[in-house]
Amino acid sequence: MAGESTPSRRARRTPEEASIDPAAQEMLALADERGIETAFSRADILAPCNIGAVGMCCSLCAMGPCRLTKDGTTGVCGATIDTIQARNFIRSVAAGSAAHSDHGRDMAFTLKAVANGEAEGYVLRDVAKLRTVAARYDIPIEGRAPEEIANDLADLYLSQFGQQTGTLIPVTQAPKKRKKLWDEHGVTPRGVDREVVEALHRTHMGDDQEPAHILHHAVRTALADGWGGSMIATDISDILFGTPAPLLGEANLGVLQQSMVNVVVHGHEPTLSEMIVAAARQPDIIEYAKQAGAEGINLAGICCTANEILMRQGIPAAGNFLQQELAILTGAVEAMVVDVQCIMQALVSLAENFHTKIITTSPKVKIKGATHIEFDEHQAMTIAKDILREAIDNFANRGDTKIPDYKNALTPGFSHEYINYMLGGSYRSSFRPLNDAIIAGRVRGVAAIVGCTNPRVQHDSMHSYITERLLKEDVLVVETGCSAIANAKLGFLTGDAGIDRVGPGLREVCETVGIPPVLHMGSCVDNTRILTVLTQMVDEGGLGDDIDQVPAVGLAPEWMSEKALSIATYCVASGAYVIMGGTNPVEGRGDKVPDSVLVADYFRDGWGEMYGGKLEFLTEADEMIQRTLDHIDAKRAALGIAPYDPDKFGASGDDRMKEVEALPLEERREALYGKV
Ligand code: BF8
Repeated sequence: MAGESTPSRRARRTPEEASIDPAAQEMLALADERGIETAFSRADILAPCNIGAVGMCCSLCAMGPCRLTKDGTTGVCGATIDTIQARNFIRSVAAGSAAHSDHGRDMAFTLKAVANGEAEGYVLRDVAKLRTVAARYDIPIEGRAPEEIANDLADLYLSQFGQQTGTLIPVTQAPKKRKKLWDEHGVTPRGVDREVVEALHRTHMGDDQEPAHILHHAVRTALADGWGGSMIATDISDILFGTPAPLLGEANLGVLQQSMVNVVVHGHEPTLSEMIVAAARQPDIIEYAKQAGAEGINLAGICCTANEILMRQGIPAAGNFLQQELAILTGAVEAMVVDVQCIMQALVSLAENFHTKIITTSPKVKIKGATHIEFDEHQAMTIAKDILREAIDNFANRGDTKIPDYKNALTPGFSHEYINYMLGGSYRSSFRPLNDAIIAGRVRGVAAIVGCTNPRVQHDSMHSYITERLLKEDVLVVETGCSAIANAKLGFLTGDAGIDRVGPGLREVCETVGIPPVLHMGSCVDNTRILTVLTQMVDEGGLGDDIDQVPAVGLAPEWMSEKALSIATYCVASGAYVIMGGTNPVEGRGDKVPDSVLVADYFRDGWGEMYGGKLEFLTEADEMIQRTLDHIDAKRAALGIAPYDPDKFGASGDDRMKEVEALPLEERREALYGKV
């Protein structure tokens, strides 16, 4: 049967070696028992190409592919390894920037349709944010209906994609000094599509061949993502579906329910998933599910769709990227509904072993063998109901099931607006308390731990190990994407992560403000929320006048997607130190031409000099942690603020916190946050 594994002489990892998550381990053991392949077993069987993995292969024209494995060799055209690595890198950045930004474009089309009453089932849920964002861009708001404002904002956003000259409007939100720096270096993004197209043009055979010059445009292409397409996507999602605020959620495969029709929503754009959530709450659909013999419909998310509906609707997350196949292995999923990005083709062949229907919905994404029900925001509710009826009809076909009994509570929804409010209250919403806590040394610094999971790395292990260690060092952690789900499963996102698991100063701050030590800030496009937080910290004062002076580090320890490279690049250009784990796509050093620019060095030294941020690829978690702490301490010293002293703070209120930790979950949540 399709999906069954082929014998291999390569060593296979045990479930415990493949993942630290007990739910994943249970499903991997089941897969082994039944001889069914997963990404984990395929990664064991299929060794990564040792030439391509380190950037020593050029496949841009039909004179190759050229493999530069010997010192001093070049491609047939004469391209050096540095040129090839820079070209491969910028192509990945362009793909990542395109993916995020096209998501933003679709959101803008939906906003336009909603503004004109042409999008069935949608409303403008956060009119306050609509007015704030519109006013920021000089769109008149006084005396105008929300729909009129939304129409103008949608037009403005849509114009950003095809804009040819000038500056992308979200860039105006960056710190003043940073904008000037980008202008001076000529990397201020002009139009989203223009930067992506130019990246592809420059890397066509016979074009840009100076590595630093190619990487210079990689920065502009990535900035068009972070301070362009992604920021647009986040703002519109909040306007249409609500700006996230803390609520109670759950994560891991144990959220699937035996008695319900389980529909897993997987992908990225909230346009579809929000409407499925709304449709699943309609009485006719609930009744239809009951007639099919189920108690109702249970929705769960995978990947960034999970984050989107978790932080706004409290819909549970079934897991992160590497759990998409594992959810189907439970035998309890009637339908997996996918839209765009991070969807494995293997889902279809895997699902042939079960009754699960894979339903593709995006006009941009089809998978051979999947059921395609195309989504169109103009008839969103009708289509969402059709999809759910398809899932309900499939309930009768369910066979044996095995749902792992593992799930953990979490409190997601820390939008930058909410953090601002939470720190300062209704009248004094402000980042002042966070800045003061850093200046005093209660909080040593901030780490953004983000990004994917990758079957070449023990699933979730790097995310959790690094988070655990940094929390003990009084580093506040903010998270997005699959990393947030990894740590949610470990219980770090509940606010009561354990009195012994968090450093004393950070714990004091978290308990005083009522925030978890790890803040879930959303999906991968929402990394822009982190940029906004850093900008607001700079604006608040006391931590320098630009992002590169803030004691903060970004880490993507289990990265795998091209979007991660785009995110890393725009964060570096914004002034951040970024550490990526696992594969280093510019590691290969076959070329010893004396004047060559080694790309990896350029990521650190060249970008370091220009932007104050740098990019490094490291494999050891302990080294990542040490460099994070060294960087944070160096930034503290450069600011002239108190050196970090682990013994200076803590101990206040410990007895009360121990009492709170002993309470049942619901009461504990209320004791920590009040009624959310
Ligand atoms: O955009 S973290 S595996 S799901 S790419 Fe994909 Fe990576 Fe997960 Fe979301 Ni982001």
